[in-house]
Amino acid sequence: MADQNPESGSTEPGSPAASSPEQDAATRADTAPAIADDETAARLLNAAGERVPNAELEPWASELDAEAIGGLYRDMVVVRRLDAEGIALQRQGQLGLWPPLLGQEAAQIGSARALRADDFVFSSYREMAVAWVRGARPEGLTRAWRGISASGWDPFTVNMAPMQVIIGAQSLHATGYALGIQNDGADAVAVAYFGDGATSEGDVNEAMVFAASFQAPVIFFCQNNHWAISEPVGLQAHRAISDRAPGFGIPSMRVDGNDVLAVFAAMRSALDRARNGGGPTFIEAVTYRMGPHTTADDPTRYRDPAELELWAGRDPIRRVEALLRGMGAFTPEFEQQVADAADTAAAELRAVTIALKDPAPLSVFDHVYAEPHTALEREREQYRVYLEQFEPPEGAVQAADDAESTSADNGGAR
Ligand SMILES: Cc1ncc(C[n+]2csc(CCOP(=O)(O)OP(=O)(O)O)c2C)c(N)n1
Repeated sequence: MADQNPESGSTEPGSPAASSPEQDAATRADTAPAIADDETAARLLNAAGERVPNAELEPWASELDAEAIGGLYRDMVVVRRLDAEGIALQRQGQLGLWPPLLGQEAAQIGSARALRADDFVFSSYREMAVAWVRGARPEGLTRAWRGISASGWDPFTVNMAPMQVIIGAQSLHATGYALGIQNDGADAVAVAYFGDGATSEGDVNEAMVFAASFQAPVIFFCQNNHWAISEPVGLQAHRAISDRAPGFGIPSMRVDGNDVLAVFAAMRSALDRARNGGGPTFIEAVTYRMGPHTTADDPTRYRDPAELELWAGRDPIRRVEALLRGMGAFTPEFEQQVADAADTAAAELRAVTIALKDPAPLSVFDHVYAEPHTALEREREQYRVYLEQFEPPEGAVQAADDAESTSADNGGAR
């Protein structure tokens, strides 16, 4: 499906090596159907920021008054700023990698804001905005990308599992969790976030079979950002992605993922169905990844600049700004408050990230198994002897002293 690995940006073993990325892209463009556009996606707000009627979605967005829409706008601006800061931190060597969400703010903020605190999220690696809404604090967004922790947050504090890099695996976790909710007789809902590429994975398809079989209260939320690294969505999906779910017996919706109102409404409607015993729903949010797949990727090698320009005209933030202006709610004070909130969050992200201490090297073995394990102990000892060959790096004593607390933080992930 994809020819690069997000961790290293290197070509994966086994992928064809003879042709250049440019040739590959040209071949794929010939064989793939035209890229699915957003024309058929349901919306409440068009690219010009005008409200458009939609009888199905409208009732689920009725609670969104000017203040609530202003809140969604603020969230989107803040996470866009955090995202830009994440890229800058990676470029400055403070993070190993960063997966930008530029362009996907409405899909993430609209869906996450529709959730209840006791719902549980299972995401992939790109849902920084969802984590932010769930309550992950700034250092939680960067710890794992700095390589010092497997999770940025305690899953049971923010009701969101650690981010998943194995494509689509979290859809099975979400379905299993949803079955647990069902057994408990609770009315919470599990949500699996994944990309268009993930829908070609066995895990996502297996998860849908189970969810439909047992009418599990789970929502499959697919952000179709049009690319699975360098593979265009049209290659794997000759029909809309949302058309797949009905084949499993799961109702689906295809919404404009750059329309925060439509995404919120679609999510609210799916949540209501799940809470009332109606089972799973599949939502395809049609959006676009404006940046690279990760900071290790160069999309200019496989992407037509005209496509980028087309989607720049559908920016999710600009259209809400236009709506708020039309409502008389985009005052200079509001604009300033939002800009200040974004700057404050970004400055905090930078400060806490740079202040994060490296864990003691041997703590990498701490949470591999719940119980001690002789083979692991042997590896740990071998690694300790290996490390002894080197001069301790500057700050190592401090890092070792902090190892206890770092491990405890990670252990908080239970
Ligand atoms: C099981 C598995 N196969 C392959 C990969 C390598 N890989 C990393 S990201 C990616 C593309 C994912 O695309 P998509 O699901 O559309 O999500 P997006 O990154 O666009 O948000 C692939 C194939 C992986 N991480 N896991």
